Order: sequence, then C-alpha cells, then structure tokens
Amino acid sequence: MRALRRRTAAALSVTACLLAFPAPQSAAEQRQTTSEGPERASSGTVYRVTDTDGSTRTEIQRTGALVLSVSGDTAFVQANGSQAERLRSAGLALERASATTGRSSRGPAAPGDFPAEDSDYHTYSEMLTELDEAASQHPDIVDRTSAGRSAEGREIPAVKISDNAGSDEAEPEVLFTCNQHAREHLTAEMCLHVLKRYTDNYGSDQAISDMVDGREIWVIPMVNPDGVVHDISGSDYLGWRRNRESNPVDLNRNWGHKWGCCGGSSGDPNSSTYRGPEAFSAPETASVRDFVDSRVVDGTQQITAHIDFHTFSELVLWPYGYTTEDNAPGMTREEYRRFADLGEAMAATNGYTPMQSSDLYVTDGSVNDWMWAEHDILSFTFEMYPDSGGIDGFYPPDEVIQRETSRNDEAVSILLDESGR
Ligand code: 0X9
Ligand code: CA
Ligand code: CA
Ligand code: CA
Ligand code: ZN
Repeated sequence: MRALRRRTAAALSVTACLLAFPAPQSAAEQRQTTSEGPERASSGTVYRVTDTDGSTRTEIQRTGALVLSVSGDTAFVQANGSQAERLRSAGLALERASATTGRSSRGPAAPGDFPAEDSDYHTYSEMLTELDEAASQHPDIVDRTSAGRSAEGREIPAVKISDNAGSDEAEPEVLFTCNQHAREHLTAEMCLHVLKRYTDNYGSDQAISDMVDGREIWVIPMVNPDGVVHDISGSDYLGWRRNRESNPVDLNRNWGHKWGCCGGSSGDPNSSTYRGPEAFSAPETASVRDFVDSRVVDGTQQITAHIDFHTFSELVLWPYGYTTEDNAPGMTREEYRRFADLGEAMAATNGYTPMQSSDLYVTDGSVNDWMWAEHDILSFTFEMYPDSGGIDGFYPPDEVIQRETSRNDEAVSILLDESGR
C-alpha cells in the first residue's frame, strides 16, 4: 500500500494561497465553463500535478478544476486556462500531461453505440437486454425490478439475486450501484459481472450458491442512464460526468447528508461538481434514495452493505467524505475501525489503495455519507482501473473488462460475508 504523504509545508502554503485568491469570474471563463465545455474530453487541459495530498486536492477542486485521478501523491487535474493560472500562482507545479493515447477518440461508430473496437461495453439498451436474459434464464433466483426513472424518463433498472427471488425473505441484503458518473463505463460492466457471477455459477459453485441462498443481492447497473447515452452520442466519447437535466447535476454531490456543507461540491451550475439546487433534486438520486428507503421493513433497514463503483484510480474509499475527521456525528471510533478494517481487507485482495474518502479530497453530498448516516449501511466507493491517467483513463479498451471486473470478486465475497455479521 502506498502511504499518503503527510501534509507538507509546501502543501500547507499552497492551501493557504489558494484560499487567498478568489475565483475570477470573467465572461471568458464563464463561456469556457458552459455545460458542454469542461466535460468534453477534447477541451480543458489535463495536467500532472505532483506532491499533492488530500488538502491540496480539496483546494484544487475548489478552484473548479477537476481531479481526475490520484496515484500516490501525483494527481491528474483537468483545468481551463484561468484555473491553471490560479493553481500555478498558488505554487503548484503543473505539467501538461501527454496528449491522449487516442482512446477517447472513437473513430467511426454508429450514433449511440460504442465503437466497434469497444463493442463489448454495454449500451443502455444492451444492459436492459442482459437483465431480461438473466431473469428469463434464472427465474428462481433473479427478480427484475425498477429503481425509478431518470430526468429524461429512462427506467433505472434493478435486479435482485437470491433464492426465491420473488419473495422478501429474512436474509441480509446487499446493494451494488454503478455508473453514477456517465463516462465511467467500466462500472456498468462491473455490476453486470456481479449479476453473471452469482447467477451462472449458482448450483455449481458452493460458495456462490451459499451466498445466493443466504443473502438478497440488489444490483443497479446504471444509476445515470441519460448521461451514459449522452456520452456515446457523438463521434468521440464526450467525457460526460453528470446527469442530463438542463443544469446538469453531479449525482455524487446531490445526496442528502450534509449536502453542500463543506466546500466539497460546487453551487455553480457550470461546474462538473455542481451539487444541484437542493439535496435529491436529481430524479436519479431521488429514485435510488426511495429504493433504499423502501428496504426499511418493520423499522429495520434490510440493506447492511453497499459498494458504489466508479472509475478510476484503484482505490477503496469509506465515509465520511465531508470531513477529514475520522470520527464525526454518527461515526464512532469502533465504527470507523470496522470501515477501515473491512476496506483494508478488501483492498488486500484487489491491490487497490484503501483510505477514507476525504483523504482523496473532500466531497459533500456523496452517496456513501448518506447510506451510512441515514441507514447505517456499510457503504464503500471502489475506484476501478486504471490507477492513474487523464481523460483516457475513463475509456480503457474492452479487452480489460473481464480482468478488471473479476479482479473484485474476492472483495465482493468479503462484503457479502460481512453483510451477515
Ligand atoms: O468525486 C467523486 O465523486 C468520486 N471520484 S470520481 O473520479 N469517480 O468522480 C470519488 C468520491 C469519493 N468520495 C466519497 N465517496 N465520499
Ligand atoms: Ca476491443
Ligand atoms: Ca432468498
Ligand atoms: Ca429481505
Ligand atoms: Zn465517479
């Protein structure tokens, strides 16, 4: 495991400087940060920034620049001209990251589809077909249901995997969510892999059969279907992150625990971390909230453990994200220790780096904080492959899907096991 750098004197002075410079609000900058602006893979420059820690990265995000990945103390940051200027004048060394490897350029592809070379990725409609097939091939252990609808009216499907899937039994429930962020396509594959693993191996693999019989496993493969459809609607991947409301919302800043509290999100509708006008303003987060609330039976939340999959940086993250304190209201020393022990145990199986999510950078309104604070759900974020890089890191070739999804098999088994404790 890579140890995170302690806060250095340099990082401290960077923090202080960044706080001292208010964000410029020039018309030019506002034009540059329209919703079609900074999220386009082809616009906004990606820089490699060395010698960062959690507090520097939180300050970088506060300028409106986006931290794309973190590996050790090196971050890849997407920034427009004035943001880059502010970071430099605050004393950070920005080095232009090498131009894209070409992965974010799709070449010829049918509109709305992945390019031929990435055809193993599932579009929204291919994902729906996959769920229907699982349900018809395994009717006893797969129940195809819905978590609600997106802003553009797309269904957000959910599947339940368990023996007697059609009935609610007294078994610990576990939730996997994927693709809150549109461009993180590998995560939908991760959720589909979980579905395949626990259905195709049922009856032949004893450990799998035991878990299917002893748990109720919920999978929501695409929390943000509108964003996913949009990201592959052009002739290049668009590098889209948020949902598709007229003021697009970063869904992972829209959850209701300490929403907007702590500088870990933006109130600017043009920012890629825009938190929305109020908590759960986005139909997608409201849908998943309602689904999770609906799992309270006789006053007890049935879901005990959860992973929200993202890309990338190869990290295992646990709450809280809104504060750098280990302990805060609703998180005792013992509870923090349980998160850390479990996170470290899972990370030991997949080679990811475990840390509290605010050690990456502060985020408020993230899914994990709400799941834990509101429902006592052991809720983790996994940042999948690759471990470092710029925009291309969101578009690994489909050849890696099998390796990088099965890489988390053991971690998923550990979580399912823990959910019964
Ligand atoms: O910023 C995010 O929402 C996640 N990183 S990503 O590059 N996929 O956008 C990290 C969120 C981690 N923080 C919490 N879970 N609190
Ligand atoms: Ca390929
Ligand atoms: Ca069951
Ligand atoms: Ca149940
Ligand atoms: Zn993400």
